[in-house]
Amino acid sequence: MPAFVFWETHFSMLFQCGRFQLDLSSPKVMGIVNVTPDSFSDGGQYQHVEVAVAHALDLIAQGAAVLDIGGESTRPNATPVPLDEELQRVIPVIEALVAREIPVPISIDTYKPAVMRAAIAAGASIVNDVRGLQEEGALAAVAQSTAGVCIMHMQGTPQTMQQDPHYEDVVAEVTAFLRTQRDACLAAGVAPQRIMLDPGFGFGKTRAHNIALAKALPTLLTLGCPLLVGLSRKSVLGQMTGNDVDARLHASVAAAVISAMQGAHLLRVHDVKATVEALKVVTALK
Ligand code: 9MG
Repeated sequence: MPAFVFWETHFSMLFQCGRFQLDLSSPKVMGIVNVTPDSFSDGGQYQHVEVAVAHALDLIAQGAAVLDIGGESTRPNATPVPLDEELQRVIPVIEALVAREIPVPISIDTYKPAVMRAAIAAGASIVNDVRGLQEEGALAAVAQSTAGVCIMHMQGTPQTMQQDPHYEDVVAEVTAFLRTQRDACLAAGVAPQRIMLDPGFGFGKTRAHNIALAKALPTLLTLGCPLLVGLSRKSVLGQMTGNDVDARLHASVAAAVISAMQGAHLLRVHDVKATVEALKVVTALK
C-alpha cells in the first residue's frame, strides 16, 4: 500500500444508513454532541435538550455530515450511566432534531441494545458502538433495523482500558476483531453498505499502539468497509503536544488530515468548522 491512499479509497463510496445515503467519496465530518454532565472536553454544558439541539444545529451549519449523540461518557474511568438515565438524556434530543427535519443522519453513540432500539425508533440512522456489537442483543438491534453501524474496537472497558493495554500485534488483533464483527453483521443480514469500521483510538491503547494503528489505516481498508477515525482532542494528542484538552485544536485538525490522507472516510470531531475546511483542502489536492 502507498503511504497516502486517499485517491484509491474514496471513489463512489456510499454508506447506507436508514433513509440516508452518505457520500464518502470525499472525507466527511461527524460532529460530536455529548449529552453528558461529565463530558471530558465540553464540561457537559450541552446536557439540556435545548442547548444540545442548538449545538447540533450549529455543527450542521459548520458542515457536519453526521451528528453523533451520546449520553454516556466513554472517557477513561467514566462512570457507567443507568439505562433510564441514558434514554432520558439522548432520546429527547434525537426527537427534537428529527422534528426539525435536519438534513444529516443522526448517529447514536451507545453500546446498550435498548438505547439503540429507542434511538432508531426516534429517528437515529446510525449506531456507533464503542463495544463493537459485543453486548447481548446489540447485533440483533442493528440487524432488525435499516440503520448503518460503526463497529469500534476497544480493549477492556472505559473503567479498565488504560490500566495496562497489551497486544502481541495491535494491528493484527484490531484487524481480526473488526473482521470478526463485520462478518457477524453480514451473517445477521446487515448489508455491507451499512457497515463502517473504527480502530478505536485511545480505547485500551498506549501511545505506541495508537501510532501503529494510525499508520496502519491502509491495512484496515483491506476489510473493504469505510473507516471512521476519532482522534479529536484525545490524550494521545496531549502526549504529542504537551497541551491540555482545551488546546488541542491544531493537533486534532492535523490528525484528521493525516487520517483522511491515509484513507479514513469519516472523522469524528469536536471542532467541525476547522476540520471541514482542512478536509476541503485534502479533497481539492487529491
Ligand atoms: C464515542 N466515541 C468516542 N471516541 C470514539 C471513537 O474514536 N470512535 C467512535 N466510533 N466513537 C467514539
